[in-house]
Amino acid sequence: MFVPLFLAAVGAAPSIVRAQQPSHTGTGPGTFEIVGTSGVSAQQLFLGNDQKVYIIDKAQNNEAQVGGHPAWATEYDLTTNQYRAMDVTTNTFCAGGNVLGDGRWLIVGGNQPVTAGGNTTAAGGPDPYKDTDGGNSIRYITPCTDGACNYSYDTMDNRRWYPTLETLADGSIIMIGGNQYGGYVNNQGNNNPTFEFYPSRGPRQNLTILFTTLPANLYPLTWLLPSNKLLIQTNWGTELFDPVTFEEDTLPDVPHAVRTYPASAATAMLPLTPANNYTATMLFCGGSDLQPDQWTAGLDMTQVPAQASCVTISPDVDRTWHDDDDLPDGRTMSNFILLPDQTLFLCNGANKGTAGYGTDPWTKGDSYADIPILTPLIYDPSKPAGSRFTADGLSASTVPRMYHSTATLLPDGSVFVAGSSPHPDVVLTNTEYPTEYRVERFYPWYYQKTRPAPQGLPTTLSYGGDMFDVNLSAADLNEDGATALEQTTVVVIRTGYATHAINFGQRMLQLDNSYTLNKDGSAVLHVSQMPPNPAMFAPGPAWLFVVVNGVPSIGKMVMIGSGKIGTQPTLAATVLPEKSVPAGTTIPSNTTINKGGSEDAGVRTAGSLSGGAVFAAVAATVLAAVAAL
Ligand SMILES: *[C@@H]1O[C@H](CO)[C@@H](O)[C@H](O)[C@H]1NC(C)=O
Ligand SMILES: *[C@@H]1O[C@H](CO)[C@@H](O)[C@H](O)[C@H]1NC(C)=O
Ligand SMILES: *[C@@H]1O[C@H](CO)[C@@H](O)[C@H](O)[C@H]1NC(C)=O
Ligand SMILES: *[C@@H]1O[C@H](CO)[C@@H](O)[C@H](O)[C@H]1NC(C)=O
Ligand SMILES: *[C@@H]1O[C@H](CO)[C@@H](O)[C@H](O)[C@H]1NC(C)=O
Ligand SMILES: *[C@@H]1O[C@H](CO)[C@@H](O)[C@H](O)[C@H]1NC(C)=O
Ligand SMILES: [Cu+2]
Repeated sequence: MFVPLFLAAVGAAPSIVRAQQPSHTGTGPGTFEIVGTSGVSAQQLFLGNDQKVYIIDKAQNNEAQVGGHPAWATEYDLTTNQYRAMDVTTNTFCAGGNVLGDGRWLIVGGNQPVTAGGNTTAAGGPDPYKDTDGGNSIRYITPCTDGACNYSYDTMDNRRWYPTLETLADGSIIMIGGNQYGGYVNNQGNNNPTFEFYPSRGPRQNLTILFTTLPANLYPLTWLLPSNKLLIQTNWGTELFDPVTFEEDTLPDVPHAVRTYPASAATAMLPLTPANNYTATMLFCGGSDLQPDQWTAGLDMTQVPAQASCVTISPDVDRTWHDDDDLPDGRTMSNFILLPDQTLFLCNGANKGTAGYGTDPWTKGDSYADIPILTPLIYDPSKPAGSRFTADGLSASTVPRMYHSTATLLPDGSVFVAGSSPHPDVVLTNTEYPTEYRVERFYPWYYQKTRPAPQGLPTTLSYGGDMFDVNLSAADLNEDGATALEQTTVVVIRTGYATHAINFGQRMLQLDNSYTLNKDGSAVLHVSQMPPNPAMFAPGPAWLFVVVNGVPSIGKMVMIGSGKIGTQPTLAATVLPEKSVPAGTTIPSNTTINKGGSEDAGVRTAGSLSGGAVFAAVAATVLAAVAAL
């Protein structure tokens, strides 16, 4: 019959119309909403595509079942809030993860097989969890939307528990450190003070900083910098590491507090923008002021105050640490999530103690942390010192989330918040801090605003090369023409692989843009490709947002680079056309980008119209004509 055939043809079309507004209503600006259950404790997770979050736990007695045993991975659907239990056969306990340049997510390392209570499975003993050794296991997956994808497997020749993964400029991944058999902190016999690559480039190599920073050197905090060096910060030690020559260049110790696990500061690379010349600045907030011998001295860790200090370093241009605004309260195990309006959302964590759990008499029901922090914060790097943190307009969560909690940005600009399970195995009742399956979403101030609906966004971005044009309607610009265009940014965000208060690979880069304002109030944004330097933002999938007055469009998934692992093609960046407005109208100058939160932001920026340049009619016409070519 004709009609069904026609529909079938439409269904098979390669591209579908994307929703331009959130499909979900939300509970109001600055609020959390419990939306579903994760099935397994969300110790690790990542946003795989616009429909699915992949959740990874350790092997334990979870409610989700697969293949006749408890599951330790699920695929969570963002529309239905239902999960699919997944069989990831090796034990992923405290693995590390990140995304490769070809779009595969890699999950590396973990623990031996365990049985009830988290006890190591004895040879020939009962094995209800049916997990196999995760120590030298590598799993990978290409996310899907049809519920049909599963994990695949590879191996290393050595064991890594709590390794760091960072994607490099060629889209391969460096795997750094960890230890062999786990534990609260590292020690010499257990240490794996080496790095190696995936895909493999030969045997692992020693990394000196991991010999000298015991015991709090698990999950070393690592970022690829635009200089193609890696900043590695672990325990008190800090260095620049060259992933090509393997040279290590020592930087000053981090001040005030240990930031690595189990001190577990909140950390992030601040947005890379044209305004800061794409200079990478890393922010570290909270942690614990503990010396190496204090981790194993039998202290009651739940009484150790979490630190409130924040520090930054921009190692490509300045080798010194700088104090930043303090947190309003000490925090450990909090997560920074980059929002498309270039602020950072901070959630989860505790005011006392550290990551980890154990059987010590002083624990709070196994937990080494206490006093969960429920009130989130926003950090705005563009604000003057002293005013960067705010809780204004933010409501508290009702769900304590401490050890093994996670968060990630979603395409609609909300934040997915999940996890917490400070126990050797699932404990749901009669304990201070139970294993947490509830999934929340947090709705930033812009969530329910009408979103800009840009037309013509690409699906790939190259390193340099031809600019692309994006159409915005007059309504997208709030009928506010050049004033709104001066407040419009195009940002690329990698959401990263969340675990242990780290989102491996998370970063944001603002693309350069100019615009042509049309007479009818619509406009064309002229947008540069990525800067021609893959070390600034490694190849692989990311999310593209057009942000007008701080309000983001629904993020669109884009492939950065070639989509393959290997040297990335780079091209010279094309020069953008000058900004152009219809004859007789004005380009406002000296505006500051609205970072949201304030309903009167439009009013504030309107005050800065004076000083704008009136373009001559002829010049504007010529520029518009050039832009149209
Ligand atoms: C795990 O091992 C410990 C120490 O051997 C033992 O006390 C405990 O009962 C075991 N837990 C379970 C659930 O079997
Ligand atoms: C994926 O795994 C599930 C559960 O383990 C299994 O039922 C399914 O057949 C697998 N799918 C594919 C495409 O292999
Ligand atoms: C790496 O360190 C180990 C342990 O100290 C040492 O035995 C080995 O020789 C080192 N390897 C290299 C290549 O330096
Ligand atoms: C911006 O950074 C580049 C290197 O990435 C450097 O060559 C240039 O001098 C910097 N410009 C400014 C104004 O700092
Ligand atoms: C953008 O606007 C131009 C001019 O109105 C139009 O020709 C073009 O088709 C539009 N592009 C998209 C992708 O909508
Ligand atoms: C913008 O205007 C403010 C206030 O008039 C002034 O202090 C600042 O220097 C100006 N900034 C630029 C980049 O011109
Ligand atoms: Cu852990």
